Amino acid sequence: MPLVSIVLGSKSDEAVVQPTAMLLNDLGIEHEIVVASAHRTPERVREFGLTARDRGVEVIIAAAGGAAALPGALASWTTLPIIGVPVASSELKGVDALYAIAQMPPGVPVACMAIGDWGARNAALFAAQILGLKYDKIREAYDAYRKRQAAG
Ligand code: RP5
Repeated sequence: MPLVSIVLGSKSDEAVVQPTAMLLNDLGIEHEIVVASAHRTPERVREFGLTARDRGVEVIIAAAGGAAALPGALASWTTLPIIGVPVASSELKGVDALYAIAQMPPGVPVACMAIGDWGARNAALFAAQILGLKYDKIREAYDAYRKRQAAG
């Protein structure tokens, strides 16, 4: 049963979240990858958002490019924490997605990571921090990751 769901605005975003999936694997966090577009398949976004918690998902990572409405649209259907990753798939190189995700109006928040690879990696680590509040094994795996990082 996946604890983390990585939702992509398009199959074309998949390469960006490979580091996310790898880090989640390293930290022993079960996850899935789903494609659901806020503007092309809004019904799929709705269905996903309404059912995610009942399927056991506890954190959602949403990666999208362009005028990335996906993280906010998901947040309209669920109160699970949403971590947004802006993807540099447009002429604006992800700045459009960064603004769209970071500038959510008050009341329906989403977390916003950095554009592209940095954000993709930090999304996995941020998910681990959230899940570590509840799961000792994940906290220990994340603490060990940070210690290895500090050791260089
Ligand atoms: C967004 O538009 C997706 O998240 C993707 O980053 C971008 C381009 O999508 P495709 O046209 O490649 O499907 O919706």
